[in-house]
Amino acid sequence: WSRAAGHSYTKYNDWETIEAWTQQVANENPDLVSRSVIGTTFEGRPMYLLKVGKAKPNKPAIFMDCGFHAREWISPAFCQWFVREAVRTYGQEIHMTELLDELDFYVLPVVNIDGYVYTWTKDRMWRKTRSTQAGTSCVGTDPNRNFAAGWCEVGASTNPCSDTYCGPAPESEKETKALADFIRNNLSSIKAYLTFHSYSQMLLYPYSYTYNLPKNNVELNSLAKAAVKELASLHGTKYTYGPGASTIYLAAGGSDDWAYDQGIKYAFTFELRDRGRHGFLLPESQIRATCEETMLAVKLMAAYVLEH
Ligand code: ING
Ligand code: ZN
Repeated sequence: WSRAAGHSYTKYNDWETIEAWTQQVANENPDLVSRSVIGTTFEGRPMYLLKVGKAKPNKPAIFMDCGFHAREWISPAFCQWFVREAVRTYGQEIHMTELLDELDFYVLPVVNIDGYVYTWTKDRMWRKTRSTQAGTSCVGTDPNRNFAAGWCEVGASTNPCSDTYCGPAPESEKETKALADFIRNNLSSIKAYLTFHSYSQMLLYPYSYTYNLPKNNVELNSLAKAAVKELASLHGTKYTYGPGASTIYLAAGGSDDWAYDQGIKYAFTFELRDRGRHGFLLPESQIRATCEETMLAVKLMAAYVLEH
C-alpha cells in the first residue's frame, strides 16, 4: 500500500498525506480500523471514513468529524490524533480498551477536503466549500450553515459571497449530503455526534438556531461541565460551555443541531484552542497539548454515552 510519507501527528499534514495516512492506519490495524468512502467532494475527492473499534455485533457508535471549516487546521489534526491514540493504547490502557470493545467510533478526518486543499495552496484563511453555481462568481457554501436545522433563518447569509452563505438549499453541498446520508443510514447505532472546530475554547450543545433549550438540557449541561473540567485537568486550559445560541452566537444550519433533531441525544461542537491570540493559525507546537487535553474530554464523554 502507499505509505503516508512525511506524516506527523505533531505537524499539520496536507490532504495527500492525510489520505495516505487513512489507508496506512487501516492497513496496519486491521483488527481495529477499517476505511470506507462515504461520498465524493465537489472537486471529486473521496471522503474517507474510519471505523475504529473492536469488531462485535450490534455495537453503539459515536460519530466524530473534523475539518468542516477549511482554515481550522487543528481540527483534522485532532481526528488523526484520536485514531492514533485509539490504536496505540488499545490493550494497554483499560479505559480505551473498554471503549473500543464496547463502542465504535466513526471518524471523518476532513469533511471539507476541497476547502482544506485550498488553504494549503491558495488562501490560508478560506472557510467554505469550493462549490460553484450558476449566477455568481463567488465560490463556496458554509458547510456548517447547510444543514436542515432552521436552515438559513438566523446567523447565516443568503449571499453566495458571504463566509456564512447557507447554500442554495439544505444539504446542497456534496460533503454535507454525504455526511447526513451516512448518519441517517446509521441512526440506530449512533448515540453521540461530536464535531471539532476552532477557535474559542468552547464546548457547545444544541441549540444554535434558536434560544430554545433541548429537552435534555440539564443533562447536556452537566456532561459538558464534567468534560471541560477533565480537559482543564491536564494543562489548565479553560473552556466555556453551554447552548450554542447563548454561548457563542445564534446560527442556523449547524450539524450538531441537525444531528440532535435526528434523535442523537448527545450532540456537541468543540471549539478547540486558542482564544484568539493565534486563532486559526495555531502553532504546531500546540498540537500535542491541544490533542492530549481534548482526548480526555472525548474519552469522558464516550464513557458517559456508553453508560446511558
Ligand atoms: N464556529 C461555529 C460556526 O460554524 C457553531 C459555531 C457551532 C455554529 C454550532 C452553529 C452551530 O460558526 C466556528 N468556529 O466555525
Ligand atoms: Zn468552524
